[in-house]
Amino acid sequence: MPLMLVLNHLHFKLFFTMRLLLSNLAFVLLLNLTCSPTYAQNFMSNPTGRNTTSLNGTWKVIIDWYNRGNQLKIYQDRKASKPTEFVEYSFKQPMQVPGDWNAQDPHLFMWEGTVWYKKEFTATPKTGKRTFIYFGAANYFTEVYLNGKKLGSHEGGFTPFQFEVTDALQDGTNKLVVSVNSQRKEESIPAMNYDWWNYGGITRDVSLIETPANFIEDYFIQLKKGSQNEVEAWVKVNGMNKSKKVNLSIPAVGINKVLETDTSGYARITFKADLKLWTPEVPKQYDITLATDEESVKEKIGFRSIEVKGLDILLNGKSVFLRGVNFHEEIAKEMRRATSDADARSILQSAKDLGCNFIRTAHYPQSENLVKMAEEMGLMIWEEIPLWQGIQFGNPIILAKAEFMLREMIRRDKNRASIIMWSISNETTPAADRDRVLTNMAATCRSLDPTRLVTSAFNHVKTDGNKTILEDTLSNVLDVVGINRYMGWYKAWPDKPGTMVFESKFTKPVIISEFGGEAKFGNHGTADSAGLWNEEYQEQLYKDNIAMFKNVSFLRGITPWVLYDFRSPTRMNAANQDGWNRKGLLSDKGEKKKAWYVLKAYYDSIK
Ligand code: GCB
Repeated sequence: MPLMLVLNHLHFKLFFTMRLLLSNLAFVLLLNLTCSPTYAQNFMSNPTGRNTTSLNGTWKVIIDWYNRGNQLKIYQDRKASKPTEFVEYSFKQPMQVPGDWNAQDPHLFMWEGTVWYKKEFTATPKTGKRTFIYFGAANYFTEVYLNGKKLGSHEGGFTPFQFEVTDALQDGTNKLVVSVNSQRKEESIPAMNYDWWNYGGITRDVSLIETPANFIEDYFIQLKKGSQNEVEAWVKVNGMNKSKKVNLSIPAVGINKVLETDTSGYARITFKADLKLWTPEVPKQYDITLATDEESVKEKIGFRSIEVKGLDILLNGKSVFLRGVNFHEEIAKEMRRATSDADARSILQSAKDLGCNFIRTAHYPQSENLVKMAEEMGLMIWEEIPLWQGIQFGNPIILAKAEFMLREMIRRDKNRASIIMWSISNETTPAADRDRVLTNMAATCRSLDPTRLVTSAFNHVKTDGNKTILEDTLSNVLDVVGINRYMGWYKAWPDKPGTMVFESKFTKPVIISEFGGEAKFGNHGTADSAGLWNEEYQEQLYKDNIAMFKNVSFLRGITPWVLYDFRSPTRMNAANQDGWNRKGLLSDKGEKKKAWYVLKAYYDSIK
């Protein structure tokens, strides 16, 4: 195992031990104090609302087939000073950032390993200013070097990370070298096996962010839990002079408040405001400004309340049925990660076209741009960390890593009205270790953000003839229970769909977070079991599931699997799959399968 990995694992082990000994708050403080220099720092919120210079575009790469880059000190980007000097590498091959490498070079189509990236940029450091390099995400394990010196590393493929480079930045040309390793590992999240394409690389935006000496690092501005007119806000200033007056204004409703941060840079306030609430139908957002004597940060934020009462999910106090859909962050027709605003818009528009008011951004935090756009477009979100089946719950590192990922997801998206629930996992098997880890994670989730709901997708249920009984006791720690149930596909109907009975041991709203079946667009035949893989079979399966939903008294939403066909190496049926999971309502090219019309009609009928 490379030294860095060992160090990071020790780091996680240390955090895990401390986590057991300390309260959540103390743990967070410890993380803040110790997360450098080897690990990425806490990233600032709302990077696009700041003074940024994009480092997107063409980078140069070296493919490190045998993982020898560290030994060869590729990060130094040495050039031979005389013909006899031996330097056996050079950055030459172009690679677009953001973007996965799999789609950019046929040799890398299936590559799971290390690629070294290089970008040269010019900088003019200014006295009194600070500079950060901010990555939207890189999958999976990243090490970052500036001008030959290591800045640090980050683990996890779907959340941002940053490094301060104020002292490392040179006046003039700077060389940024980044190694990204995408190998699946037993101790990673996700782990060895998952049903999507492991796109490697710097998959999201990279930017330089300039801040003043003391800057607003983080903030939270949302309606207070349970209230529709009281805003709760806190800010956190970073710098030598953390005691600041921070003006919070929402000009459209005449709000101008001053938060005075304490010596740790923190201030909190609550105030009443006459706000038009955010809904999927009218996704109202307000221009917000946070300003100190050194800077101002702007953002659009919507306000809504979200609660559970008995079996109901209440949006702004009214019971809501979640008409959802799942999707991966992928542009299927081009077999690549979705990276741009246009990509995000096209996926979200497909969800809107279906009649959705809700999306499950499976199975990991998708880009911040997509989440922001969903808020603008009026889509509620179930956002999840990539804790997907096959996780080593008995390994002490796992809880620490999962909590890191949870923290990073919540840190990034906690101001989004669109996010109504955080999901801590997908399809886990009941066991003491799992229960301990997920119980801890649910608690962490609530301590980080008490305003949203906590959920998880389970697939362990008891069946008894036509009866399905929800009994995973972990449901006790959730607000909303997600159930993945592939009736008519992995699970044969025991009886007529309309006779199915659902029982739950918990008084909680349930979302059928996955159901569906595969059909290859253009395959036609019968709708019965002789017609597997045909559009007609999938169409009937949707009709049958909809007939079943009518009997689930505690059902408050559905997110079928899945919007588009998607790439997955585990799908090896040569005739129908050939590397594609064909459960899409839309084909990889965006063609509507027959089941699409069934779901659309259902959603229109319950609007
Ligand atoms: C599941 C998983 C999802 C898979 C899907 C399938 O239960 O949560 O990631 O892609 O089933 O198609 O089997």
